Amino acid sequence: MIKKIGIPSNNVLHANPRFGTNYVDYVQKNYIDGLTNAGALPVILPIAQPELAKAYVDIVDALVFVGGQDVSPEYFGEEPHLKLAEIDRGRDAFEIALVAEAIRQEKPIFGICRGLQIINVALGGTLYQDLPSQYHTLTVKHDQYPTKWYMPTHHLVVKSDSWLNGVINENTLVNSFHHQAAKNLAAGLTLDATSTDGVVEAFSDENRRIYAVQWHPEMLLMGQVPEAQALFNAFVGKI
Ligand SMILES: [Mn+2]
Repeated sequence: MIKKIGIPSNNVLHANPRFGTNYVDYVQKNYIDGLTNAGALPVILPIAQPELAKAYVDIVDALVFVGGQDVSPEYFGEEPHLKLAEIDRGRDAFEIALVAEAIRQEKPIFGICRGLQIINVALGGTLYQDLPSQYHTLTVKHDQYPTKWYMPTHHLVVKSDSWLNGVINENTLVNSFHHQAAKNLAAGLTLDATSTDGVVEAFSDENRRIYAVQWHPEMLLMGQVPEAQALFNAFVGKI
């Protein structure tokens, strides 16, 4: 049976002349490609009431949480930092409910970029709301703009017994487009990789089949980076 993987959508919160309306839900095609190339069936889950999380999780075998807005600090007990970027409380609440429900149903989850952050927050962890001003030993450029999304730019330091071993190696370069980052990891999560300045770049929990990376493998699919597809394959292999 082909594995069905739910991808909670992002949305356009602002009026957009292309669509003539607000609140358009979307998922970038690269995430779809990464999953279909791995032999899975992606299913987009439009943002809805958190109460629908159970019904959504019922119809999929796993979930992939993708990139987007900053996470609202209300969900980890802080007031908004002066440099907090755009948030979407509705998306946060929906995804937090999906994380909890997926764990309850013992279905694997994979977080990418914001996906890593929302999983950490959903499980009780915290974030740097504005990495450049709040992480005092920052020495690596984690928002590589204006460099293209599919260009890998910074190295990783991978822990020896991580699921990432055999998928990526110490020479692997990743791309980096994140304003926020995990600060305190939630209980039960294991740190898998950092950047060379110590910022959390990957964590997991093999018991609950939780996996997350801070970079964007879906964009690296366009950049001739073979480890990018290997990462999707490795997650699908966990289902
Ligand atoms: Mn980074």
